[in-house]
Amino acid sequence: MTSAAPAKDIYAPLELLDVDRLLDEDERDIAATVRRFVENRLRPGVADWFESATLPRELAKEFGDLGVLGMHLDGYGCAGTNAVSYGLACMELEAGDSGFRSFVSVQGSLSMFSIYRYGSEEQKTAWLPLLASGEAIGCFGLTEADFGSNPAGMRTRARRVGGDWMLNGTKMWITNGNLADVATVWAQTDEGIRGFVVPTDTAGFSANVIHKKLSLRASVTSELVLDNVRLPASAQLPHARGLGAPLSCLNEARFGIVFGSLGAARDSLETAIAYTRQRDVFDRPLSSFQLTQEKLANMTVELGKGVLLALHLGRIKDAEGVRPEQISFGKLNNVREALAIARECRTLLGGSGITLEYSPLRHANNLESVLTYEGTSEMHLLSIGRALTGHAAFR
Ligand code: TGC
Ligand code: FAD
Repeated sequence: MTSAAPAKDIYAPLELLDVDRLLDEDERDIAATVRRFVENRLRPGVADWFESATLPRELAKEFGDLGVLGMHLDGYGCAGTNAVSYGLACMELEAGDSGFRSFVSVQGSLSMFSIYRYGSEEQKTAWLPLLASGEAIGCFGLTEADFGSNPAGMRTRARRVGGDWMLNGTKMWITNGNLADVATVWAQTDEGIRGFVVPTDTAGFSANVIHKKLSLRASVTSELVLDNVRLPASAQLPHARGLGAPLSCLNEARFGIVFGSLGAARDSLETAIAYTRQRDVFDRPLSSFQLTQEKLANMTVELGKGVLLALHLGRIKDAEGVRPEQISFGKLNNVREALAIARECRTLLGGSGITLEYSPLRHANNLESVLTYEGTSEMHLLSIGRALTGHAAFR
């Protein structure tokens, strides 16, 4: 029997549970590298980017150099890490801001994965190395204004015109839409839903930035308009048939969110702990009051449980693949708890908590989007409900 690690005076929330001992050396190194990048390169700019609602385009290349774009894919310039490492990278990025994790999720798990899993060799060699290095940016157009939770009803249509395809329709809420060089667009055809690789300089393609967002401000969100976009037959993703294809891409991105959301929670909690230790109220540190400690302890327990859940799902994914309802379990719980943690941390900061000087309210605002995108919490409840009862209650 080995003895426990020596006790410390003060623990960081995840240190308390010794979560690191569940990771191997490579996983710890990847997390530490991404954390350093977030601290040195992203954290200094994030409040200004959030306030001005921008995400500098040059970050794409820097994410590419860091090796996080499509990092869990093999070949074509991708790092080929395991799923847990990808999850940990998402957690570190989202500790900076959900906008950074969103960029990486959409690029790696939606744009790149759709081409990697369903594309022709020609499509893969043309796009994946450029997307992995960040020289090109991708987006993923599934949602429409009237068909978000129910993408099966999409109205975007692809028709055959001679040997070509003609696409018409509008996609809504598309991350990276105005930054993208290539869009994966899902459309109805006479043979069912199909996917298309659309270079964004194709005539008839345009993107409009969605302004006045209160959430995910350090991220570009757009409407995509496809007005008689004519594409060669080779633009179709040859192996994607039916709604299951885009939904399988969502599994990849949702997995990243299972981990990522906890980064926002961890950063909020660490910020709140530091603040309450130096803030005096009624002549002593705010951290010394029982009500404060109850909040901090409850949040630490939920954060720790969330990380154990994420790692459990990551290990299953690396071993044999994780089922959609298991990902729903993780996304539902971890985003819900992360949002609750970020909000509770904001209360501990009092008035200071409403400015961009501190991260919790920025994280909470971002997590409102994370709760909605990649399947709303209601969709994930229904997915778990279906797995438990056999009844699909979506419609
Ligand atoms: P349903 O009949 O259940 O399924 C249709 C076909 O798809 C298969 N399938 C899946 N395959 C892989 N993974 C999954 N998670 C799957 N879920 C279903 C299913 O087996 C079936 O295959 P087949 O061969 O029998 O045809 O479809 P439904 O129309 O009843 O819908 C089910 C529902 C509601 C769960 C689905 O539509 C859904 O997930 N809705 C939510 C939509 C959503 O999440 N959209 C996200 C858009 S992308 C985004 O938000 C990016 S955010 C940016 C960022 O990440 O930062
Ligand atoms: P709706 O589907 O209209 O839902 C409204 C409410 O009704 C929700 O609470 C929902 O849970 C509930 N509801 C719906 N159906 C049912 C039901 N059957 N039973 C009970 N309740 C129900 N999409 C992309 O394709 N690509 C992207 O890159 C992308 N990026 C995004 C970025 C941001 C910042 C945001 C906010 C969204 C993004 N989305 C993207 C879209 C996102 O996936 C959708 O917003 C989401 O799927 C919900 O769709 P909706 O907004 O149409 O809401």
